[in-house]
Amino acid sequence: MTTEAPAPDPDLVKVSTFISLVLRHRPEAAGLTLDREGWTATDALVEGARRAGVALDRAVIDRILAQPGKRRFALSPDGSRIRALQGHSTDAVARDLPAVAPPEFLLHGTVARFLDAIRVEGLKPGQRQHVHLSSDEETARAVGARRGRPVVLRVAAARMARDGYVFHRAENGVWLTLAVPPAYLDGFDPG
Ligand code: HQG
Repeated sequence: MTTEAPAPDPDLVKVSTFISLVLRHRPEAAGLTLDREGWTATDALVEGARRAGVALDRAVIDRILAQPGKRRFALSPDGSRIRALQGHSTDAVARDLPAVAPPEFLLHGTVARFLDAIRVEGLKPGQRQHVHLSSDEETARAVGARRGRPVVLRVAAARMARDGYVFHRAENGVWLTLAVPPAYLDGFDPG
């Protein structure tokens, strides 16, 4: 018996990546439409995935939702609908998340090659609707490490909020804001 969390199942990661694609970015890839809050019918997702050649059923969805790590998706209480909680780029979705007062500082994980641009422009959402921030360093490092050696930037979030910038927190703990001007950033030292 071990207390360590099990590693994510690689087959489930593949299906989960497909679900991320359709529930965040390209619902049309599975013939789906999403409402403003990101919801779509769970049965439609299952059917659409099958048409796209991805083996998906309710049991697989339940196993993905039970995977360790970040909770990317959620089912409605009766299970009939499913959505991604954050990370959308599709214009169909505009979640009505409440404004939340952020902690003094939030963190953003990135890589050194973006720093010159970030110093000048601040953090921009890129293809997504929001800049993604986290309250813990481990998460920020993991986000940056997707692209190389991670660099963690510190965002003066409470100061931003005092200056009128709005923050949201998705149900899985990811902090969201539209952009972070350079004046609120520090921690540019890689390493
Ligand atoms: C960078 C994953 C140049 C930014 C993660 C990032 C996260 C700039 C990249 C979620 C810039 C955008 C989001 C500027 C920002 N000039 N580069 N002015 N401003 N950047 O993937 O934050 O696994 O859209 O640093 O865990 O990396 O998919 O954002 O490197 O929560 O659930 O431009 O995606 O979640 O990349 O990641 P992304 P992100 P999932």
